[in-house]
Amino acid sequence: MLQRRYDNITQSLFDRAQTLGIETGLDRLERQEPQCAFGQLGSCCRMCYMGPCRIDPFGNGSQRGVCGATVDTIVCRNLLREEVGGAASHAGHARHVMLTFKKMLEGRAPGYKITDREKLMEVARGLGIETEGRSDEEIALEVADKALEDFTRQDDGILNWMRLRAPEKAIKKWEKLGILVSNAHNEIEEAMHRTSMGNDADPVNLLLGALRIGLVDGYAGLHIATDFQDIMFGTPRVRKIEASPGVLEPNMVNIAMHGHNPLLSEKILERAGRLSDEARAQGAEGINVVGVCCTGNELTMRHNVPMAAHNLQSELLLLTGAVDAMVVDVQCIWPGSQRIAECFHTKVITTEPFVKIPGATHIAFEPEEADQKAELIVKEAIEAFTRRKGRDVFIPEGKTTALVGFSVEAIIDVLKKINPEDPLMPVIDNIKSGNIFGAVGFAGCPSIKLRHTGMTEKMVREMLKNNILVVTTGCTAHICAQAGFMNTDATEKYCGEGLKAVLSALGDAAGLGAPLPPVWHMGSCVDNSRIASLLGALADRLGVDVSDLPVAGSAPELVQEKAISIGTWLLALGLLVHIAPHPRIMGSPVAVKVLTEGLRDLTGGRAYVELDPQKASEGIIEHIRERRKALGI
Ligand code: NFS
Ligand code: SF4
Repeated sequence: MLQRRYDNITQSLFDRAQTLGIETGLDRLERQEPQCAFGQLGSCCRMCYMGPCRIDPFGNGSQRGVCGATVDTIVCRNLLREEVGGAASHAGHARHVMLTFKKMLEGRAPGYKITDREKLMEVARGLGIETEGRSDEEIALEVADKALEDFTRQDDGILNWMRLRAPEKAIKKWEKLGILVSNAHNEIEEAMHRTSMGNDADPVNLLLGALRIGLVDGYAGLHIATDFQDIMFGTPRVRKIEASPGVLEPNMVNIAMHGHNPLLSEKILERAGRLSDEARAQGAEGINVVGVCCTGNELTMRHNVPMAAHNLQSELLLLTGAVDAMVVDVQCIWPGSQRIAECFHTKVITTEPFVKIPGATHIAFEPEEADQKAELIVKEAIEAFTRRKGRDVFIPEGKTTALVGFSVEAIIDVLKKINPEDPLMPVIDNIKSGNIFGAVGFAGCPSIKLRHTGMTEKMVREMLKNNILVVTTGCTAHICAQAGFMNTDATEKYCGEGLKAVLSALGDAAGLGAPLPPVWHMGSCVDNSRIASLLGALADRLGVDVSDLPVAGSAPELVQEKAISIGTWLLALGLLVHIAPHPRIMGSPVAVKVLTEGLRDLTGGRAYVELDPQKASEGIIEHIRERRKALGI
């Protein structure tokens, strides 16, 4: 019997699985429990074949691996490897987008174009590229080459994108620590090298290595991805959308886009628009593209595509029997999805040659033939619909509305309406007065282990009550949209008086005729770059370091290695980073001490592990209070 109970919509899908006798992640989780304690503490090593070795941090049994490695060495090596997994994912994503951009300029990827010229010029000027008297293509090519250099250079220069996007004060801080990075691939290689058997055994040195990988993740991964995506597909603007699995339409061809890279999802959306007559000819009322996980965030921020599901709901969405095709590219795709799809008419379509799932349809999606491939995929979905026609579907009722698209540019545009010369000033004034007590970025995933506790929702409500503005990305954004935190009613319902007043004034300035929502959707996980840019701009305007700001980050339901590498980047920037469940560092006294205390003196950052939502909120609020005090406000 399943132990955990989730929010109504998620639960209704789990219940349906039970009724139909279909296995889900929850069955598998509960069969896995109790999960291995060594694994959870990070104290198991498989780096060589004299092992695997495992060390009980409570002092029972051997305290060293066969080679003599201590638990601190083992835990810190494992942590660094987790981060490499995250940073490789983000760097791979960024490189893929950047190389497609370059192909487009060379005429080899005709399905793509420059959409946001203004952003291109902003990036070019920031990189020190001459823009006067040159064509857009020439400028763009140089921008692409600068990004390519961050994956190829062999000198000691620092990442171009770090110079472009990191605050000056932060770069100085990292220089002192000797952790400036110059080439994403070299760093990933070195991290794998130093963690293999018989290399770096110094836990503190390994943790400094972890900070380096955090910087790779932030600048060569997230920032490069966001910048090129904005240039190619447009910088998001505020717009109103719908969220929850209820956005599926019983009589339409439903295509669920799942994964991360807008190179694919943008083209599918475009082709779906063109093929709606074909769908009608097959008896459908049209084609309904909906978004899952991060690629869903990308689509909703730029094109109002409804947000259907976060990661925990990704396989559950198929239990509706209403999804005709789930089209995926990279990252966070549960292999179990295919097993559920097989119980229905649903097609899971993989598109990336290095991401295949047994039983799924594979259509390799190359940027050179983006239009043709996208058309082929949409036609597969229409064909699947013809096999569904007439069968019952189960679409959970209840949709929420949300305002999304809070890019830094969109936020500044609103603020300019209040103070055109100094747009950040109104924010700063309100922080000083305490109307905005602070801000917290909620990012990351939904954990099947914690989702039933409503961890994220409870923490968000606590923040808003205490006049703390919330910004969010990734699957946490899906959770917040489904919880109804992103519409104008939420401001009245959840915010303290100060925050309510600020959001009302901003809503008026934006011409909304209603307050802005209290939780701002800033994008996908790679768009944590946007949060960092906003913090950087605020810190610069105040003449302080990012670590001095009354802000914090939280990954309240950590799942992915990617969240670990993003979190480490934020630690390097100097933020308090709250994490739940326990990261796999608890087996190492050194890792715990350095990450939760020692780091404060090095970067200003601090990891904060707390699984109780009330206590975690109090800890974050206390941190914000301390930061305000130090700033004298
Ligand atoms: Ni982020 Fe996005 Fe979701 Fe978690 Fe996965 S989709 S990259 S890792 S699960 S938030
Ligand atoms: Fe054991 Fe050392 Fe080999 Fe790890 S590297 S498995 S601790 S012998």
